[in-house]
Amino acid sequence: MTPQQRYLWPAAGIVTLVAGLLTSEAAARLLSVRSSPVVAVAESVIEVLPEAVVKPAINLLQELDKPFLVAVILVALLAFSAFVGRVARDSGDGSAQIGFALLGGVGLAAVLFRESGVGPVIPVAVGAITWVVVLPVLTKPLREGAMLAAGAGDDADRPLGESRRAFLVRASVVGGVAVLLGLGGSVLGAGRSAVESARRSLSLTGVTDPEPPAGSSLDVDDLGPWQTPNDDFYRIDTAIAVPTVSPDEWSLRIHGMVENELTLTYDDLVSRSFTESWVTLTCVSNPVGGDLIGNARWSGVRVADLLAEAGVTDGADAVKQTSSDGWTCGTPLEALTDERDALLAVAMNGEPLPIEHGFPVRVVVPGLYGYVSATKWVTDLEVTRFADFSAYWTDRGWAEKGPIKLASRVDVPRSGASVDAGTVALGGVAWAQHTGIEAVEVSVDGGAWQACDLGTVPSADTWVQWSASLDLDAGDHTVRVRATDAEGTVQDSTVRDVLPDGATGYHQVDFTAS
Ligand SMILES: Nc1nc2c(c(=O)[nH]1)N[C@H]1C(S)=C(S)[C@@H](COP(=O)(O)O)O[C@H]1N2
Ligand SMILES: [Mo]
Repeated sequence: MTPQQRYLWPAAGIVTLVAGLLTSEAAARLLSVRSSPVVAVAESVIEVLPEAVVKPAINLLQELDKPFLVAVILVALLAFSAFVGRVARDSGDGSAQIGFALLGGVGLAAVLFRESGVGPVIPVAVGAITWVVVLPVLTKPLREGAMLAAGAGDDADRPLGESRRAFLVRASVVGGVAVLLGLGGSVLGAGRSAVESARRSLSLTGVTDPEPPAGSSLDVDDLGPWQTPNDDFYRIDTAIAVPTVSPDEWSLRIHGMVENELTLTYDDLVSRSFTESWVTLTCVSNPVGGDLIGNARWSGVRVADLLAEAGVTDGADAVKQTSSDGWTCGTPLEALTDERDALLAVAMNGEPLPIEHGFPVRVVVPGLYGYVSATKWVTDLEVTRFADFSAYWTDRGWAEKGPIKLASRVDVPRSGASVDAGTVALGGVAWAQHTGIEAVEVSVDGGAWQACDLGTVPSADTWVQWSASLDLDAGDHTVRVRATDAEGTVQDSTVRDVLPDGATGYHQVDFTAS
């Protein structure tokens, strides 16, 4: 083997690595995933390393700890990929591809360690697929060259020279395409950074720090907080890339069956006085016991006031809402004009809306599932009649009206948990937004329903935490929960699927006491 061949194999590994890093970076930018896979690995390393190591290192490197770690990881990746290039020569492409797949596995673990959902996984998958596909493309000319050279005796230089040229052509094409994709991703991703920094520099007068009411979170181990932090708030939307709308370019048109059509800019909106209220948002796709629900303090302008200014004309019964990305929903006019605080929200838990949750402006309507009310990145409200339009999810078989159904959930103990026999703490949440929860009861092992303690809530628009403490013998147990709303209606035990208008049935958890 000539010296040329010796360095070309590791080079094939390195070009493959770089191509995959660039495509994965492009995917991360395009999807507006918070951090690229390499940064995710660095962040996970910081979290996983014992504090004894991290603290002095951070002190030593000051602010540079993350870039430094990213650099170390990149060097390690280069060394690893050069090695994998050699593996391709000695043991074939299959073994080398396994090497890259393992690397992808590490990236995947790091990303899942920090974020959930499919969004952040896609860039890692894109990178790993690039690696597996590109490697044989680059090694093919090298392998052919080596074989021809082996049979060519004294003329070995010719096939080697040709294979080297073929390799360089392929490497340049692969590298060029990857760089273009990377650049494309950054250009498109730059929109996100600009909006992110516009968001950070906003200071909204009238948005106060949220103070959860005393007694809203009950003291039960492992029961989550009553207020859901923005980072933990469930996210549901049809957007593959999150819409990035800057406050400067945002405007809202209110039109249709109104006397005066209105168009509001962001400045128009935030110069009005804000209403701040706690509202628990829920998704119609939340199964019994599911976690597509979260409770936040929203600040914004009452939709009812704007509709009053626009002057709704007789005969209208709906508002068709449209977002900047073309998603639509239909909301009963009444829910937007009655005494409840349906809001054009600009802040969530005291901060400008996170981009994922609809920045700069979204709608929040107490008592209605998100798919008929909670338009993120909202830009258009058309006052109309249900008979005259259909919307994104109603076109796909979901019900036209989506009032949130009375429901409850057991959070503690978790399903399958082992607890100490004796006094066992139970806890969870119950909700009937805009009606309110009157009582929550649990039944253990099919026994009598027993009343639970309830947390304090500021209004009927939020979930309520419940707790109970029961004496249980050693053995397997089942706990079921049911709620009663403020109108005296007991939760429906009929098991129904989420389609077309929300699940019903009692949540049940099995656990063992010992
Ligand atoms: N623009 C837009 N807004 C949307 C959606 C969407 O797909 N696009 N999904 C809705 C649904 S189904 C729900 S449950 C809520 C979820 O809001 P969240 O992601 O802030 O929790 O947003 C609603 N608003
Ligand atoms: Mo939803």
